[in-house]
Amino acid sequence: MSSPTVLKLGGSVVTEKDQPETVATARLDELAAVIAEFDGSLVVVHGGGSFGHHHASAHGVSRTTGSRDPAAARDITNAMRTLNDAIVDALADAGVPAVPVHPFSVAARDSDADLSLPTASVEAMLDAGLVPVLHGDVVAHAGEGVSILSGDELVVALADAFGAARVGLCSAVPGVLDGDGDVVPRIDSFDDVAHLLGGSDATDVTGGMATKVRELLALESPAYIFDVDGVAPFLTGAGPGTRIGQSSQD
Ligand code: IP8
Repeated sequence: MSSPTVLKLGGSVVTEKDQPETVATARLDELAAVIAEFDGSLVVVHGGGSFGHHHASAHGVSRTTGSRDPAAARDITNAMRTLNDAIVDALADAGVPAVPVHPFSVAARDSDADLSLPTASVEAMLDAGLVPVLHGDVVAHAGEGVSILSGDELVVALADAFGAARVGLCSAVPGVLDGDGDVVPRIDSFDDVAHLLGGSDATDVTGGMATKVRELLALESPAYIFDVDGVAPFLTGAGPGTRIGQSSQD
């Protein structure tokens, strides 16, 4: 299998974050048209936006705090499936061979909160020329019931498993911003930018920028954080936004 590109569409990009369960239809259609131009092996991951996070907070569930209420698991995963349907449909309408993948059915978290994500099915989909579309979800969590599985965790797990060629995170902001609001073009060490990210990410359990940077720095693959305008350049091989780590590559 050739190394895939992993692209995450942030929840604030594909949904209207302030309106519960509302897809950002026009933005999604534009993104789908851009993604349809990509010629290569691609995995798409998307976040929760106004679908997952609203239910997660109503049930008091986070990455670290679980729930044993089956209604919590159903409400969150079903909302995410609804969003995933909309994204897969938009991609399919644009001509992308997109197929849905629902992580709750296969992933698990152990009592140390470490994630296990079997990837044989995603690999087989890629080999078949399909574009798997995974989403942030709930995950069965040893000792906790179910907890939240963020899209960023999926990106890291997939990039590690497949030795991703490149990793792109499309977020609401054009990259990691410095104190003047300008994009930091490159980050090679967390310590260099800790002051911009609030220092330690110990309290940053919901997938904020500090967690993203720390996790992307640990990857073997070159990674980029950019906004909607960066998707086309990223998919055509340019380096939009902030590049994270891997100074020895391209
Ligand atoms: O938006 C969270 O994924 P994220 C998904 O990538 C849920 O943090 C279910 C809230």
